[in-house]
Amino acid sequence: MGKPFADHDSQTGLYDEHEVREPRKFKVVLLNDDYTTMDFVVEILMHVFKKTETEATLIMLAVHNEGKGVCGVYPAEVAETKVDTVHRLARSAGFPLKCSMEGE
Ligand code: TYC
Repeated sequence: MGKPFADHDSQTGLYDEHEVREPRKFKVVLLNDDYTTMDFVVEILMHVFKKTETEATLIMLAVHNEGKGVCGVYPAEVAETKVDTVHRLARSAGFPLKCSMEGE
């Protein structure tokens, strides 16, 4: 049987650099459209992305004015789940709101 932690150095107690790096992070980006209400976008930012009402309003206005904006930065699985949640909530409310993820 091999050593349980092949790259663990028992002399120094350290791991190789590649083992201690943080997982890749992804930006979750909200896209503007002409139909989703501003109030709904603020609700999404507060409930899905845990923003305060003030932060949510500023991000929503930035997306409205600039076409897209970053809602947060998360590990891949968390980012994927947030994109899916936004799309599910938007579809069930009848809005075309779009969200995507971008590698950092
Ligand atoms: N542009 C929308 C409106 O005027 C508001 C909006 C903001 C929609 C941000 C989507 O991601 C968005 N009602």
